[in-house]
Amino acid sequence: MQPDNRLEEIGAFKTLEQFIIERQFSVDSSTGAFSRLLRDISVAAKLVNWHMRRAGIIDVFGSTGEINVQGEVQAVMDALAHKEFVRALRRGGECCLIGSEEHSEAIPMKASDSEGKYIVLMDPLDGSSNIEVNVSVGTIFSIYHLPEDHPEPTLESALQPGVNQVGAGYVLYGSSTMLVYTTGEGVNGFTLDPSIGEFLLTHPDIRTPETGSMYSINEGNYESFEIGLKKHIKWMQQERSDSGRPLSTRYIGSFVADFHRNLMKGGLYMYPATHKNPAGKLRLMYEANPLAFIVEQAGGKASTGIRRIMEVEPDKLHQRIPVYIGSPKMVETAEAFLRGELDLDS
Ligand code: P6P
Repeated sequence: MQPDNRLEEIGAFKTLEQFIIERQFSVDSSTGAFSRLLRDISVAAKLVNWHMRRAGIIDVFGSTGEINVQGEVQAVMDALAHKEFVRALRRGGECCLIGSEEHSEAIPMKASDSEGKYIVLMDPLDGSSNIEVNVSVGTIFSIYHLPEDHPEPTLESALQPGVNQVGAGYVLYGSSTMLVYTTGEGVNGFTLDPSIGEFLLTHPDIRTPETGSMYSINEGNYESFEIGLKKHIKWMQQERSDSGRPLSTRYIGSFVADFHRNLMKGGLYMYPATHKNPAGKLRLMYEANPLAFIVEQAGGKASTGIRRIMEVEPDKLHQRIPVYIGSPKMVETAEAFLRGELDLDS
């Protein structure tokens, strides 16, 4: 009987655990604590994936009836995802403080015997309103060291600029479930093989294209965009085949899904200030900063429209920020239009 060569093929892939062990001395050269933290995050990701894949069958749609700190109706899956990540990080003992979109205050991990020295800020399930219509959603996480000048795990120790991140990543629950992360040494993507319950290294050393043919924005907010952005959008829609225009709009209302497609194929995601969200809609600490770390490590850019996102000094855990993120040349063009340096005849 022929051996099942699928198993042979699967065996050819490096698992996330093997990859983490190989790389563990890049972040935490002494104890392997960072490796164990990443393992804890991957365990929670597998559990959330398990819930997600059953969502169509059991009643995990709908809302809990709670209103979360953002004033948004909390989806059942938001609460489940939050619970799984908090439980995995508390059990793992490497994390001393969690900041979550689903919780108004930072959550200290008071595990008696833990010497956890990592802070994890996260959106346990971004875009959850898409779940019941089967659109991909994601988890986003950002990792910091507990600062030496703030040895107590409090909110102040979490409010660090994005340039201080020691790790960042996302989990995309899509046609397959992927975990993509960076520790500052490039970006690597792992695809979950449910038949063996392992994340396999399927996308080593991800690099994003210099430019792309897609842009992502909710044009329903057009009236509230500043003039430079309105001109930029019209410029992208002009029929100039010699300069690859018009571009295509791809916007599915799920940041992680839009971001991942643009990362892989080239593109620009924009969520600017609007009348409804004057500071932008996305949160600096656990959405913009982690994906900014990833995109920069893949050769891309992430801007508030005026400055580098990762240099913004935070003052609140849930603060929002305008986001222009993706292929470097596309972000630079957006910034130039916003500065008034480019116009429709450019
Ligand atoms: P709008 C989901 O709520 C989210 O935070 C992102 O995932 C998504 O890109 C954006 O908001 C969608 O917002 O205002 O276009 O519906």
